[in-house]
Amino acid sequence: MASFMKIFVLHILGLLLWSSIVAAKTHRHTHGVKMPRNPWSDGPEYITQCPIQPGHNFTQTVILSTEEGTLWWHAHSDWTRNTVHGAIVIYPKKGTSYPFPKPYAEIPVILGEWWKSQTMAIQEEALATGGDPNVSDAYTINGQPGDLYPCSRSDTFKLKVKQGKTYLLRMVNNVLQDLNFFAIANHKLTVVAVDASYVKPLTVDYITISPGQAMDVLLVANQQKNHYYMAAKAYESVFNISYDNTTTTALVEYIGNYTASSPPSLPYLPLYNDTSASVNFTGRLRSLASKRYPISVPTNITNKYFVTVSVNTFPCANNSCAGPNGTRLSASLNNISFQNPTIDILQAYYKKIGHVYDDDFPTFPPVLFNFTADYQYLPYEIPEKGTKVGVLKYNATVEIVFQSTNLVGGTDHPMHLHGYSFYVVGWGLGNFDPNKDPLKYNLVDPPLQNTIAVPKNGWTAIRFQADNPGVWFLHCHIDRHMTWGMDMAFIVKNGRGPEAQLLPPPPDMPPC
Ligand SMILES: [Cu+2]
Repeated sequence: MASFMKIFVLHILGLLLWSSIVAAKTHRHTHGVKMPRNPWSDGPEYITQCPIQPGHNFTQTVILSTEEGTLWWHAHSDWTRNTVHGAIVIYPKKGTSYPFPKPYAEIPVILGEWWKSQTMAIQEEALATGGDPNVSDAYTINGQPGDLYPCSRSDTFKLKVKQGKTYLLRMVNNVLQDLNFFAIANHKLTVVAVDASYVKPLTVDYITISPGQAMDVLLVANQQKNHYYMAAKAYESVFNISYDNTTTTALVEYIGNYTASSPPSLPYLPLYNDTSASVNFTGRLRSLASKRYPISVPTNITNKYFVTVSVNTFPCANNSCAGPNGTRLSASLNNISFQNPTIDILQAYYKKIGHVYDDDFPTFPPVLFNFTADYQYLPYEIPEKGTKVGVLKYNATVEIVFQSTNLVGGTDHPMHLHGYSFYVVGWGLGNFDPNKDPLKYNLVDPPLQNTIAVPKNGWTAIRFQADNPGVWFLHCHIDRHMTWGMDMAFIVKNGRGPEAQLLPPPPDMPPC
């Protein structure tokens, strides 16, 4: 793999970031870059490094291997993700080209979420009260909320297109708290890659894109010369929760002389809680699985995990917290609500420092119940606190079935694994059936992703081969869930031979 690697280096200045955010610390994560053998530059705080303090810097070495398409980078300290972030575009290797006709132009389209106050203040308030965070005031497309909000009409992002040409939209979803539906009025979208891995072209009227996902989408400018809205809004499946119900827009403007409709037409977007609309899109993605783009889905599984994904509550003295019935909101994987250690797990593992984490992340939930029933037994809401990792041998073949539960409030959970892409081999609504459901797995052309939304009250099965030694974070990419503890990490041990060894730490790792 090494000979294909491209390496680039990013200097991260804590000082620069400090001027724009409330947090006195940060670090950044190259989302989806597998970073072979180099978790030191992966970024998540207390997993692979300590936060970069203001005024300090840290040089990250980004190693690209099999990625091709769009990925992105973002701050990965608390909710600072909506401050500094951006797209990473990985072109085909020299002498090769896309598995689709070369587009006329390529444009990043980055979805974001915006609050009138500082995001870190929103997080601090939510953690202080124990309740849900305040909903955002806007979603954004390339940094602007668009025409439907009172503030940014003149700055609305405009994509000028030539009639007859094809454009590649390099989409990234950096929204913090919801999944999103996105569409362009009168135009079809053809998805050609997800998370920097090509898929069979899928032509649709709208896409569902979850926090953490990147998608390459072709837009053919084949309509009458006019102005058309592109628009995104929340897909929020929690029952009875307040959410940001606004719609962000940008414009597709055909070049030429004509009188544009005023206002431009808006695209149809599914209802905010339409789970079928979401899974109907997500469940149709398929890898190319061709001679030129082969797949290698593990079939003999050495490590099986069945992981419940839950929102939880902790009791609060005098029922004085702002969560349901005066509780404090929490979240867990297999009933373990992840607690940040005092130093990063990678350092503790590498230097053999004890009492930082436990290596017994459970492969199964502590109790089996009807995970997706409407009414849940209240004591099951309370998780256990822990800093637990799963330990994998080098080249272990791993299957994880995520089971989303209806505790507290069932919803979709975009699960993101660092250090790897994984095959999404199956999904379904309701409870996973270990006898029947694996028979229906797609081992022929499953999509290769680094983030997959586990549907509300449903399950998703993923597989990957643990061929990248290090410490790798696995978490829900909805930031409030991540902060509440919907996280774990894998330690992937070294294998035999120099190519299977964790690299040594760089000299400028930030101290804790
Ligand atoms: Cu979640």
